Amino acid sequence: MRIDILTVVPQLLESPFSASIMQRAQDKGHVEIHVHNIRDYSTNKHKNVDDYQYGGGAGMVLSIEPIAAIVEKLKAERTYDEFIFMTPDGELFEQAACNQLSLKQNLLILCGHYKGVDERIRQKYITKEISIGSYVLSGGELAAAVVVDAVVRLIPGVLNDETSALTDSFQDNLLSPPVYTRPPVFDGMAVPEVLLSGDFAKIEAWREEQALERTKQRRPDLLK
Ligand code: 6GU
Repeated sequence: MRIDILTVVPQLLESPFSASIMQRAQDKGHVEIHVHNIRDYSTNKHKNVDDYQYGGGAGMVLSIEPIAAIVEKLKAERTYDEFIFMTPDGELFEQAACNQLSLKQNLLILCGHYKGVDERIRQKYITKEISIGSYVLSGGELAAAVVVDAVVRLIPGVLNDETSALTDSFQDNLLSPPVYTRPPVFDGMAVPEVLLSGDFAKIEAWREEQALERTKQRRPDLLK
């Protein structure tokens, strides 16, 4: 997979992909992530990327031209399966969309900033608009990092244990059961005995029951 991300704050997208599973996925050749600074495509002598909004009102709007310039360049180089705009008024990001995106070859992601982006960019280019939750972030960058992380870990071969993405919370609409490691007793709290029993059928049944219980308690909406 190849992912191109367009932003006016590329620094925000450095560390999320430079460690752990995301770095390993790139090292192993499962994904290429390219972050582009929209400002590099400004033809204006002050390198401006935003402007006042028509009609007045507080907040700047990302201009069409620099974004169109980089989009046209990238689209001439390859075909993108989706061009995603990160915005609080997008579709709420859930595991199902995440699974679908993990099957794509080329993704292009535009991070919103300031008051947003000129509506005509959305009309002309964008194929999918994503929000990661009902709250407002300063920009789309952290949300883009969330989406990329959630998608890339699903690419076959990225996780060591091939089954572990399938047993994630949400893949079966259930939250994960509790997990334990050593020591067997901490501050008087013992690890559930079944986990020490060596009886894998019993352990699996216990995990399913715990997952169901946790989901009923915390996210009953998932069970509907
Ligand atoms: Cl994608 N962008 C911004 N700026 N805020 C958000 C968001 C995205 N998703 C939730 N809040």
